[in-house]
Amino acid sequence: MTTMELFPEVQGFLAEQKRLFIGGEWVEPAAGEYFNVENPATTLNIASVSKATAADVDHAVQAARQALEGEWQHVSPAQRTKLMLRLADLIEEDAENLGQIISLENGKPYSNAKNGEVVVTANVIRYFAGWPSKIEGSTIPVSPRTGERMLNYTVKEPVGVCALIVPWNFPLSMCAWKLGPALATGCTSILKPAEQTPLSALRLAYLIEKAGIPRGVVNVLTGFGEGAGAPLAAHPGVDKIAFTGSTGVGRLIAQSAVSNMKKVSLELGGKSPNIILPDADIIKAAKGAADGIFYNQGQVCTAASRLYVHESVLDQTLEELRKHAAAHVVGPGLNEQTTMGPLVSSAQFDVVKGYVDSAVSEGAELICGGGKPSELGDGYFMSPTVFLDKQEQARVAREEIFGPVVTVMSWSDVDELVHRANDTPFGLAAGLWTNDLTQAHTIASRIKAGSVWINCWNVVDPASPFGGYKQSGWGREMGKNVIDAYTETKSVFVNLG
Ligand code: TXE
Repeated sequence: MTTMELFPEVQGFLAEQKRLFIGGEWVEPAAGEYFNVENPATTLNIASVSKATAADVDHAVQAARQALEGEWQHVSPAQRTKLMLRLADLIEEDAENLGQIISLENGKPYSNAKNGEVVVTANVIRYFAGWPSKIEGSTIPVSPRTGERMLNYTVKEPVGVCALIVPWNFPLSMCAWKLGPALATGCTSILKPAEQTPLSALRLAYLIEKAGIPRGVVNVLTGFGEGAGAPLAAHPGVDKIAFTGSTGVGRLIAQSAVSNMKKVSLELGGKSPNIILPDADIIKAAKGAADGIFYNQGQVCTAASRLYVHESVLDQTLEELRKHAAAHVVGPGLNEQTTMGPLVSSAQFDVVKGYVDSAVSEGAELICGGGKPSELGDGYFMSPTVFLDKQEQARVAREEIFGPVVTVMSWSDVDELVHRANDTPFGLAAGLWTNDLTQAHTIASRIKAGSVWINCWNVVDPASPFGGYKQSGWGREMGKNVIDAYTETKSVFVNLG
């Protein structure tokens, strides 16, 4: 395998001691503590990063408040657009460096990072750059009881200081999903990347500074969930929290938000059903099913982890899945041939391995994969894995795994299928593979999920809302829906006599 050399810019970036980005300054953490970031492909440390604590949270909230009530409120919508477009350009110009940084900290293949995640990040910022001049209120024909003439209009104002807490699976684009609407609406933010992947967020902070976004509008705190995330979520100076991560932590965040009634949006876990109907093009459907679960090592909230295949096409589908799994080259993300990198951390590897190891005793049949490829040394590598579980009893069929593990189930009756697909506490995404228009739209309308993909998977667009039913979350990100999540609506009555 050919391993890429690190770009000189990336080498320099990794070698620097990483500080916190607060109020436009790079500052030492108040407690003077640092932690190491590990490359999951080698288990070696690649950088040392500041460990923020409650005192840094206070400092960052103050800086964000000062910016909100100071210079930022006077920056015109057109100027916000310009700054955001500049940021999107800088992200694109830095795509190679960002691609290596993401691949090093997260494990994903360099090409997926550079041509996928970085491109998405720039596109999301660019989409939201179009919004500042379009966040309109309305005039409402009211009928006061007194008979006086009244003008009533609404204004959308920034919700205020936002805590943006993001996970490690898409460490850069998840920042953009939240920073995009925050910047567009005129909010200020404190961004807390995941402890496993803080480097791309720090690189983004450097680009934010370079783009000329005013001091304190975006602050970046690197640190752990308990030490930095929890005090941020509980801070009385924070007006809104936008969180992507586990359902367990989502619950904690919702609880701590109650103290000062912060606005909350949550994008949580999933166990998404992908359904193959008997008339589907099986070659395309199986390819879509494989991509839907194996992309990003299966560490995707919308991973197509439950595959319901009509019994008449089960054997053919399993055969195709075996081929797609075998075609993957598992290895370090910076090896040019790699199509599947390591899992993000030893903890994540243990979780995934635990599910895989217990599946057979719980009644599932192993079709392929099931462990670390023997030829790979250190690193948290896991083979693409397929189980068949006709009884749908094993935990691999019911719980979120967040790894490259799909469980295949067969079905014959549509009503029963819909019941089984909906029989989960989650409701993030679902997919259907069929050419039967009536079935496609009927089943799509019966599935309880925030996104339904017909003859495709994982299509996400900044213009279209994304989020979950049930325990997959609160609210929607992206599209015009998210603007409401970052604004307050003020209703103004004017007595015209
Ligand atoms: O997530 P956490 P983890 C799921 C997936 C995975 C599992 C655990 O199933 O196996 O969650 O992953 C911050 N207050 N998803 O443990 O802990 C944390 O520092 C405030 C699905 O890594 O939820 C990080 O920045 N913040 C998911 C972020 O929350 C806290 C993506 C996410 O970490 C905190 C990731 C606290 N008390 C994992 N505790 C998706 N929906 O895409 C932690 N954090």
